[in-house]
Amino acid sequence: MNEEQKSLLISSSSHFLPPQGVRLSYGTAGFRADASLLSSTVYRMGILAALRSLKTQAVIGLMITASHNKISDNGVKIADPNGGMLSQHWEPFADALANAPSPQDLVQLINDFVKEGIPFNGVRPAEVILGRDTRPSGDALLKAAKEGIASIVGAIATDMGILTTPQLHWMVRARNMGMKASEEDYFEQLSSSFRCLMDLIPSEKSNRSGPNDKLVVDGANGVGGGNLEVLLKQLNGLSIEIRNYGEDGGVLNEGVGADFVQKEKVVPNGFDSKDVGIRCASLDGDADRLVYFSVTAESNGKIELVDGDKILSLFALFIREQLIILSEEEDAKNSRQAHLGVVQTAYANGASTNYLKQLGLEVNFTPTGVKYLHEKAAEFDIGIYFEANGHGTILFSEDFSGWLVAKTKELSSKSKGSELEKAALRLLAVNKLINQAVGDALSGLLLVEVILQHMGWSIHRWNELYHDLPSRQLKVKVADRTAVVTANAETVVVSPLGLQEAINAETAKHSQGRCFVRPSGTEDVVRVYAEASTQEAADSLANSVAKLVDQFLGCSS
Ligand code: G16
Repeated sequence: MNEEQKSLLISSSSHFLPPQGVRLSYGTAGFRADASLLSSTVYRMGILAALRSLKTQAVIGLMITASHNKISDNGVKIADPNGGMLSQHWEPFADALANAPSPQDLVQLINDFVKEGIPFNGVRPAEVILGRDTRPSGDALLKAAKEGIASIVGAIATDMGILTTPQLHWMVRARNMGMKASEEDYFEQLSSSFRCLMDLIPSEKSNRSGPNDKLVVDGANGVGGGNLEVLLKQLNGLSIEIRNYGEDGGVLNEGVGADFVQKEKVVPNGFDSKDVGIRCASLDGDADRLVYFSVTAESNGKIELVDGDKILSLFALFIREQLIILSEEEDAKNSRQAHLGVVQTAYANGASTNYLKQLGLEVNFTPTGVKYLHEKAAEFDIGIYFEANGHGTILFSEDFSGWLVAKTKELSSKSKGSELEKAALRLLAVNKLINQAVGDALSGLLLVEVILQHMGWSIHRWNELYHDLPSRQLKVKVADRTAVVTANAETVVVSPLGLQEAINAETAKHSQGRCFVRPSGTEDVVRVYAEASTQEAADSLANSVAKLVDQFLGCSS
């Protein structure tokens, strides 16, 4: 690093001193904290993003969002050249950068790091594209990120404005693949592939009508509602009403949104008994999560939740159906047995895992966090991953995508209009529709809608695929959540000693009991998940284990 670069970093970083007495770490989805603590961290992530761009000689993304967290929080995460999460190898550097106490320490750290192979005089300058969600703190933090990027000589920052998180990830991937990558291009890709799938719906099932066809979407008072509206203008065949845009005084993620609906299992604000029986969906604040629900006739705001596990099951059924058609091609030497795999976390309802296994699918488990699920799903020809909270997507390997393109071309001349050709075209359209970079509520919603029409299913028929085991999730505030260390995809606590044995003893008291605890990577809490044969038992198991967590770790003040 030359002297000009060092002095630019020293002078610029002196405007962004880190908060005293706070240690931040790159968690499940980047840094998250109260927004007032974040300007130095976001500035420093601007630097990191520019360095990552120099290292990879590709466009990098920087998103300012705290997704499902409360409105006063914010966060920052980096998207790698393929549109996925920042390489985990760089997370320790991100932690070190965020916590360097002075500008001098910061420059020293960067100097040491770049010696290990960051090409300051590479072929192309650093290039970072930025986006933010609708949080009021987003604008100032975005400026801090730009300052960070500008403190690397020659780096280019392009502000894409207010976006959903998946849009930013999609744009990074598209830019690096040499594809058109504007917001309009994103909408165009989603709408054209959706239309293609709609055209392939078996004729006896198209043109359904009736009350079941209307979908009502809760936009979490975030960025997703408005974007869905833009998308809808380019689509036919969907009747969607959007509520909780965030423009009518509603607060982001407060009593609304996918996280609230999935955890509390009650109707979000803006929904009531008039909606009984209607198909409803909730996005989260930055539209990277999606769950469905229907309001039940009970008067206490209860819902039937159709969570990420059920979305995964629906997608798996549809993909499997197309693969079976393709594998039945008469000319065996032309057919290809695609390797389909699914990925879940410990939060997946046990009933969903059983169901997927009964379908003959290979089910894999990873720790919580899209970065882990995505990596595992990428090992398959087609990998479907979903967290129960509604975050997930379907990945198609490059090799399989190439085969699919060639296959559809071959079939369009050899057997146009055949079931075989339709199955190949459907898979190709799913590949285009569903976000290949990260879980995306908007593309996921369009795929759910078209599959329900393809199957001729109502939300109730879909929900009947299997019956969830009753479950409960709780948060426990403790003095130091990092004291909880887990293993085996977060199903076993290895520290503090004795906690796992105590959890086992509680779990054994409940029929079909299953329970685990883990530190959240996005909120300052320990999460408790419990499952059992009845709701009372699941509640009681979760409450007992929450007390154990409190005993072992002590309540924070
Ligand atoms: C993020 C991650 C998800 C994770 C969730 C909760 O979601 O992307 O993979 O499930 O946080 O994580 P934790 O339990 O560690 O707090 P989002 O929608 O907030 O970006």
